Amino acid sequence: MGYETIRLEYEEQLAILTIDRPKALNAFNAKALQEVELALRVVHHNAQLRALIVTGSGEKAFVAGADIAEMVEMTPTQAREFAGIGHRVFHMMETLSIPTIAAVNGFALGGGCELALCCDLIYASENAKLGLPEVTLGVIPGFGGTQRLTRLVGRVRAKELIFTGEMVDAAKAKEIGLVLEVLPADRLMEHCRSVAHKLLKRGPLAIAQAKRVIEFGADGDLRSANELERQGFSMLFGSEDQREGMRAFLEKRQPMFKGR
Ligand code: DAK
Repeated sequence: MGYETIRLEYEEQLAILTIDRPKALNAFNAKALQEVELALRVVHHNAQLRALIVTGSGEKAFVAGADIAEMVEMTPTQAREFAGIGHRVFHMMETLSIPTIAAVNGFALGGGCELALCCDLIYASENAKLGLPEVTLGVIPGFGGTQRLTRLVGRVRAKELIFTGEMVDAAKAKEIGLVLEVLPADRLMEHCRSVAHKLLKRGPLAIAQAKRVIEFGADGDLRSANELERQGFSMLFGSEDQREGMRAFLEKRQPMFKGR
């Protein structure tokens, strides 16, 4: 498929999605959002895939936010359309059944930071800078940043970042729990690949259930969340993977999960 603003590449069961507008620091214009949506559909329907890494093209940026040049003159109708695509994309990213890893290789601002927040795991390069600068443009985060950042780092940290609109460097991002690890820029992708390769070896149905239960459960009360876990746990006993995983342990061999 010929994309203009992104690249979707495969390394066997691992997909790598790169936002590819380096001249605009990979800012999201409507075209890029549409192409990410298409790519996520392709990934969703490819049963072979077991993990996705999301990153930005070049050495400077992950995604420097929504494209300000495109937004500045938007009519309310266009803004509504843009918001519609954006919300669909971010929801799709968050609810993809395979694990997603954000390799934040530079600026992750506004919509870029919100994209990383939709991924399951976030790793950053030493030169990364993350932030939600929307208030400096007279708006607020519009792709879920107020909610996802708050859930991740807590209200007070989120307010500090959102009210000031200031960026944090990678070390600070790690300190506040916004990113998991900080790597030298030339080791970031290698690290993300090695985490992904670990995940490829695990039971895909189990990871999908764990993700679903964690995500739904995090927004609910403990009792309902534990009930969800009980359902997810017991459902997996109807899978070949559960038999395979446990038999492999007893037979002292590596499991061969098939995702069924
Ligand atoms: N949009 C468009 N172009 C951008 C851009 C952006 N967000 N960020 C950078 N660029 C472009 C620059 O204009 C410049 O282009 P040329 O002048 O070379 O043509 C090129 O990328 C290189 O950038 P700089 O020359 O500025 O590079 P520096 O290293 O000096 O600075 C920077 C890097 C990242 C600090 C700076 O570029 C910057 O502050 N960028 C803007 C960051 C930002 O404010 N991002 C937008 C956040 S707001 C919505 C929901 C959500 C959203 C919108 C709508 N709805 C529900 C409707 C999301 C909003 C946002 O993301």
